[in-house]
Amino acid sequence: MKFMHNRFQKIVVMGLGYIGLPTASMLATKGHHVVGVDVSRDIVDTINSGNIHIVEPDLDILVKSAVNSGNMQAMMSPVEADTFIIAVPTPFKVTVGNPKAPDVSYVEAAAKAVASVLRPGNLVILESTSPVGTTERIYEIIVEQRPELQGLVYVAHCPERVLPGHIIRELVDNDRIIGGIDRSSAEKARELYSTFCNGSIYLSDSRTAELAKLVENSYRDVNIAFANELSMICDEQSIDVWELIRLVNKHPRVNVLRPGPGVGGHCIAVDPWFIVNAFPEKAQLIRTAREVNDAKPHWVVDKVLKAAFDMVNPVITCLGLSYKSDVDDLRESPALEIVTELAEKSSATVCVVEPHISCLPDSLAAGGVRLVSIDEALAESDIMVVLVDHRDFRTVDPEGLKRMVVIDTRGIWK
Ligand code: SAJ
Repeated sequence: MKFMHNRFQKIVVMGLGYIGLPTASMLATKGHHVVGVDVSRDIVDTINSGNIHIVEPDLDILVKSAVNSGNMQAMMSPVEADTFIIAVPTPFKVTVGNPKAPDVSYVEAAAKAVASVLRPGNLVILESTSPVGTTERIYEIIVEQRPELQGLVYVAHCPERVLPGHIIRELVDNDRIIGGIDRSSAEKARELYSTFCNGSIYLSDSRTAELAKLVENSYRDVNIAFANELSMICDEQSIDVWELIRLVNKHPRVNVLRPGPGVGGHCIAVDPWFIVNAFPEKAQLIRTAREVNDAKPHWVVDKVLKAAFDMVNPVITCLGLSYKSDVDDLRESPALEIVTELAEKSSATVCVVEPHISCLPDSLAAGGVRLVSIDEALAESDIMVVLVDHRDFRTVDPEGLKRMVVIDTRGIWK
């Protein structure tokens, strides 16, 4: 009986977004009793009815099974439990003079809410990508609010590492880093993750774990910036960047990533700034990579405007609006930025094909942008701009593209 008690815990997951919801439902399907907490009444109701509010392959099946088993329910505030997982957003703070400073207010608010129901021996885990020192700050918040819990609660950081579009598989298969405010916190968190994680679990301190997560995403950002810079150099020389990359990657120690219209999503376009913000003098390369990737959408817009310059009332169609292939997520999407800028700067008719959304964001609709099907786009467009490499676009018959100008930022029709 003791074993059963230790293995299956009562767990509260704070935040039911792209990380919290998959984690909560995974834990529930492994036998834990999970309460998912979100500030949105709509999200809570949707989940309690066994449905989901985000697009992610197989998440619907997992949530339905978690809710139907009776092991998971959603609520608007935390209840007493053994373990609390914080998976809330860490966006930028709106500040004059430093627009890229991290906003940890959602994490702090979640920590305060959790502190009010904590008991001695409880474990609090931060999953949100956070600036160095945030996990220690959570412990401070708990002790400020509940001084009697000093030295009696465990606090650890276990940064999420899952790739949107493959979250369910990666949640189980990826290796994890767990950094505790002390060794026993890290060890206690490992007990929980080992109930659903097949990957290796590496223990460290909380500050190293926080920086490790930021470094992973910065590493990818720097490498994508390299590819994006190459694409602009090649364009000036009329060299096919895709051919170039294919060839250089034949070298045994070279692996150039893929250029695109810019870097989006709530992770890679955001997290490197947390390092730059904390180390403004030292983080030169990380800052430059961010600037290169942030400049790429404007370069694409210029290219499209140049192509449209001589045309009379052209129809410009952008393929894709999400930040990457086969997801519906528009956060920090370079495609969204490009379409917005085109609608503002060009007198052309601007259309979008985006199979993962049913209506355009209000800002685009108000700007006269039209959401069309791929068949309408092939029939009506003068300029076709590939912004996202969705599966549906890869199978377009090249014959249908012959009469139009094609600007393919993703190289899908090579
Ligand atoms: N991109 C390129 N070229 C490439 C690869 C990506 O232009 O060769 C672009 C994508 O189109 C997209 C952006 O970069 O706009 C980011 O996409 P991604 O697929 O590289 O990564 P994310 O943001 O979906 O997820 C990342 C992952 N981090 C790393 O791969 C190091 C994931 O493992 C993290 O869990 C996630 O960030 C997160 O939540 O932090």
